[in-house]
Parts: sequence; structure tokens; C-alpha cells
Amino acid sequence: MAARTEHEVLATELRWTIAVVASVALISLAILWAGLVHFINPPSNLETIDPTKVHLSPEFTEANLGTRVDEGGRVTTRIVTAQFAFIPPCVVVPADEPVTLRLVSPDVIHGVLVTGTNVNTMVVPGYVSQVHTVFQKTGDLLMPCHEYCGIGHSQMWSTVRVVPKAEFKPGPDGRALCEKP
Ligand SMILES: [Cu+2]
Repeated sequence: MAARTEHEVLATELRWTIAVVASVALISLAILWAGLVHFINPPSNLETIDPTKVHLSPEFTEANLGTRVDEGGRVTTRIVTAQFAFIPPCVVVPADEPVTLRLVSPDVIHGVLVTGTNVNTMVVPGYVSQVHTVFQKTGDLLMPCHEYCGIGHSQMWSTVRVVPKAEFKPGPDGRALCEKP
């Protein structure tokens, strides 16, 4: 085989350089597209909580779980993910309004997604996972655990009940609970 000339080597290097730069540009564009157009972003909230005292914390005590509307009208849904259930097993949220989900785990790593929405996060013991979203379609959405967390993992799922704004009626204490189906 004839030895390659300097020129041929440079041409090959240039082709590979173009291929690499094009791949990086394409991947960067895909990340920007997912973030800016579809609002799919890596979780950025860094907030710690003692996993052994989750149920004793004022925020995640049982009486404060589920959906609550504060004085400013902000809707926050708090959920404890534990082996092998979501507490509460059903949460109700209004459609077409910003909702903040806050999730904690007292035991192992869990993960949640809400089908058909951009909600998808891991729930790591010691941290509060926070997701902002606007639910656009009404109905009962499935929220399964998507991080293998033990023998009962496949039984670990819950429901996000999205109701039209007009039907979303929190009680005098600001809490809104799932009515029995
Ligand atoms: Cu789980």
C-alpha cells in the first residue's frame, strides 16, 4: 500500500473534524429543543431533608400531604414515596394552572413520572424533588414508580386526578383531596 501523502492525511482529519463538530452541534440542538420547546429539563432543585424525620417535618406530616393552595393561590402537591406506595395514593390538581410537585422518600431511591406530561424525576432520600408543571389534559393520569425500589416495586403506583379549573375546589384549609372514584 502506498504511503499516504500529507495532504491526504489532512483531508481525512478535516472530514472527521467536521463529523465530530456536526454531531456535537446536533446533540446540543436536541438538548436545547427538549429544554426550550418541550420543557424537559434535568431537575435543578437542591434542598435537603432528613429522611429519618420526613413524617415529623412540618411540611411532610400526614395532615399536609396531597394538594394545598396557599394564600397566594399557588398550588403545591406534596407526596411521600415509600416502599411500596405513594402517600397519598391519589392527588387532585387543577388543569391549566401552574402546579408544583414536591416529593420526598424516607427509605430508598424511587422515581416518578406522570404519563403524558413532562413530569419525570427521581426521588432520593435526603433531598426534596421539586417539579413545576401545567397539566393540560383532564382525567386520571397514572403515576408509577419508575426506579426499581424492591420486591413490591411493580405494585407502586398512584393517580394524579386532573380536574377542570372550575371543578377544583379546595376546602377552607386550602387542601384538596381526591374524592373516591
Ligand atoms: Cu418505588
